[in-house]
Amino acid sequence: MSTYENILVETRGEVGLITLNRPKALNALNNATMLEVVAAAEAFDADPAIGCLVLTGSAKAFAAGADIKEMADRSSVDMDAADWFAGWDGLTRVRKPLVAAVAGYALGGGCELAMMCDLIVAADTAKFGQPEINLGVITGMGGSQRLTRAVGKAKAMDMMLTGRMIDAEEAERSGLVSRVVPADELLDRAIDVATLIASRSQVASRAAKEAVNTAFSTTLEQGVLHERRLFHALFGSEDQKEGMAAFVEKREPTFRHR
Ligand code: CO8
Repeated sequence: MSTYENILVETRGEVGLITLNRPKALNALNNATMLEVVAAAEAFDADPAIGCLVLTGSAKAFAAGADIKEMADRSSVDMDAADWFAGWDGLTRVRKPLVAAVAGYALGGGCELAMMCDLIVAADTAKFGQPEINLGVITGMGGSQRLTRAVGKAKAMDMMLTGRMIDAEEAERSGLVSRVVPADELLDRAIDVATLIASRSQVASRAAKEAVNTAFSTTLEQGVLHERRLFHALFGSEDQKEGMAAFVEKREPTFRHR
């Protein structure tokens, strides 16, 4: 396993775990951290022994945003020339499911990073916000788009224009997170979810992820058609034969591609 400076990387069974590890900066997302997270996620994506990824931070902060100190003095030409943070798009190209386990602050780029994941499990201590407006800027890692799709215009405008943080309960009520769990159980519960996902056919989970994500980028008609084509294609997989045979024979399936 490669060594990284800003993250910890380990496996838990079939789950690949990436932990943001810049405690002194509350896991602020600098360029080096971005490169490491994307590289680690790509390595897990390519590893057939891994069926699902979990991305987490510390008890105090999932991530308190993009690294303000690294950006503060740059010009717009610098930011454009470097295409600042475009590298995060690599994370959205990971095809295995990616679970964010969020405790404490998920602010600015931290909230945006959590939203790049496929589902968010939040500790009851989690706080989500887009406080960029307080710095004279706006989201830059897709937050205005993903937040609006997740929570709708009213709440997204409220968060983007006022910089107000929402707690885990409001985040769940708004559809931003899928589950809220006690803080001391966060990692175990997120690993449980990821282990369950990893126990299923990877062929089917790739298709499920692609189908849901298609809903964010196309019309209903095209999305439904795309889903149907994926569904038909799955009938070419051994795992579909095994899954349906196991149901008929009243036994647990043993998926080959997992
Ligand atoms: N960047 C750099 N350093 C940070 C950041 C950050 N985002 N957040 C915290 N830190 C550092 C602090 O500077 C401090 O360091 P030091 O000890 O050297 O002074 C250390 O982490 C601890 O922070 P605090 O002392 O502030 O801890 P508190 O518990 O008092 O407060 C907060 C915690 C409320 C989370 C506070 O740290 C805070 O408000 N942080 C900034 C939150 C924020 O504004 N985030 C948005 C950043 S901008 C952004 O994410 C834009 C994303 C898109 C950019 C894309 C560009 C293309």
